[in-house]
Amino acid sequence: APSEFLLSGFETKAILRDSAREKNIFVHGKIDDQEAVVILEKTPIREDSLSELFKNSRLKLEMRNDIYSTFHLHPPPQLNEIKTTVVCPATEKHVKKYLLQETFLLEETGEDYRSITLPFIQSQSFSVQWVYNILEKKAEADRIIYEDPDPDVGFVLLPDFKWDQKQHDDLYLIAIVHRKDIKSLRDLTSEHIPLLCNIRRRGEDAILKRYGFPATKLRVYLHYQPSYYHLHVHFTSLSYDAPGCGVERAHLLSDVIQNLQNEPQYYHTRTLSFPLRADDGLLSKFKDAARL
Ligand code: M7G
Repeated sequence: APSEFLLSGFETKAILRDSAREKNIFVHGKIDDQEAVVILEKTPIREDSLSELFKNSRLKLEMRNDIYSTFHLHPPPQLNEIKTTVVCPATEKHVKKYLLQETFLLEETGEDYRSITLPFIQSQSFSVQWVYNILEKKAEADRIIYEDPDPDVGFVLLPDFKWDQKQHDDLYLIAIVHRKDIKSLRDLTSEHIPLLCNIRRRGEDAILKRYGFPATKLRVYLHYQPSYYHLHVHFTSLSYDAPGCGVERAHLLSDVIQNLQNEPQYYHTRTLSFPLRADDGLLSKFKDAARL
């Protein structure tokens, strides 16, 4: 089916989560007999759209009392979009990722990583095909805002799919490294300092050039555990509380660089804490190993 009508036959199976405050909803269902997750999200009202919004919208009065009135405003279609993300075919793991769940904090030693986590992620983790598609220009090539093609310290910088690039309030980009042998923070040693410094400096420069957005307004960090085990760095607006980016999961890039400068094997040896969801298979592996 043409992508315009992708959702017309959508059959809803379950609401995975929704939030009135975040104005989004995560729906599990089927598209043409394939499992799918659809995420709908209302985006912020842009300041530069206000004059058009005021001029071209229809107002329907709801109530009036003294100096107070409330309305339903019907904006013109181009100002009434809902940002939509579709994962199809979705795996069981995608469905779980978006389901609201109780979480538990785990402490993983270097040894735990090698004996429990690594074998688990080698058998279980999400495909990184979408990452290779970006690196090989098979997808999103026109969205790349900066690339350093060097095989050792190079990377691609592009908007995260959580960001529609329409306003800076929720600015969100990711830098994906060209090297394919670094799964996560755990694999980093002092050998990678030039790569990390390069990402920080050139990433910040590129964001300043493209969006006029200064480094002092950026939060630059890695996730541990990530969802996708191919090294990438998040660049978000400091004023944006990105979903899934709690203190327990985010490691600031500048801290990572300094830790490696002080101790080359820092991330091989340190105990790292991170949250896991109740239904995460890794949690049961830690339980089986009596590490929880
Ligand atoms: P993560 O720390 O591995 O996992 O970050 P998280 O999603 O649990 O935070 C991966 C980042 O890549 C997230 O910020 C995703 O929104 C983003 N992302 C995921 N996919 C599948 C895509 C994609 O296909 N295109 C783009 N541009 N970004 C993606």
